[in-house]
Amino acid sequence: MSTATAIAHPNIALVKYWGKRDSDINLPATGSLSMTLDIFPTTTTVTVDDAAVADVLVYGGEERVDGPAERVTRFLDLVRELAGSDRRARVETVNTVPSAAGLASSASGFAALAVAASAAYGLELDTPALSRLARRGSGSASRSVIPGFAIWHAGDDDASSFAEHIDAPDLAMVVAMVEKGQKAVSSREAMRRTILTSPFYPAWVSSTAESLESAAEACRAGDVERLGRITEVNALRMHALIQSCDPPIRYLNPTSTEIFDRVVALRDAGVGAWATADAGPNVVVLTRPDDVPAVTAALAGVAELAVAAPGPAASLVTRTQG
Ligand code: 2P0
Repeated sequence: MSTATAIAHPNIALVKYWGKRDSDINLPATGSLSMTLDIFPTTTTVTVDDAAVADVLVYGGEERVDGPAERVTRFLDLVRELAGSDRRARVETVNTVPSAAGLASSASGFAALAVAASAAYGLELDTPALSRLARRGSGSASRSVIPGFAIWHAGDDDASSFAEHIDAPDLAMVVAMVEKGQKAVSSREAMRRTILTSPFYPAWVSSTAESLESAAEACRAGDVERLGRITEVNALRMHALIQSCDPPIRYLNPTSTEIFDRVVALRDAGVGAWATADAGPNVVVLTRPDDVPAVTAALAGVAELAVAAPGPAASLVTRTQG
């Protein structure tokens, strides 16, 4: 038996990924930019077992046989293909991020699984190859392989669509956990519906490509204000797009809106703070580390808060070959 354990963290996009060009291999319609967090890690152990007849997923202490288990098996099939193996595996994963609440649990989950499974099957993958592999599990997972700020290049094909690190100014995020429950519509389904039904989708694709270019420039120039503005505008454009589906989907709730309003008030008071939100009601505020106390004070009582700094790359914790 060979075993490997890996750890990965969620990431929050400043320029969002919303829509696929190829859903078989998770090629995105546009590139995106994110910060990997230093909180809410996922720890995953993969044990390749000669005697096992089927893959087993243990998630949060329980054996799963439903959708997530099938998704993990499909992912392991990719790893087995690369490794030339037909052995089955046991996957045990512990998530500390509130699952399916728009806090990117699939990003940390598939990043940790990519690192652990490739090691357990004896593959030696470099960082771009690990990012590409994680992408096949969940698009945003390609970015959780990378430390700190990451650009996921849209690419033209499987080989060119991976994330890589980009230097950025010193920043922090305040995560406001508005709701920890399961979201009503998965990102995957909502993206599909957006492409099929929103008349605004082409404008989203072209404007996001422009925003990504500007955001990368702002990172290189250390221009926090510009990066912050792009972040908030891009998030609200994504939510406007999602609300324009038929039937419509709305992830933000009144508490989320209240937080966006408080962030505008903070800026009016001279504090550099910009809000974003993924496919759920939780809101994440981008700010300078020195302004974290002002942001947490402004959001006190509205939602449970967590403060994050740029986090580490997904990494291997242990590996034993048998
Ligand atoms: C992002 N999100 O850039 C965007 C913003 C949510 C809102 O990536 O279908 O779980 O597995 O590739 O990566 C969430 O979508 O979707 C996501 P799949 P994923 O972070």
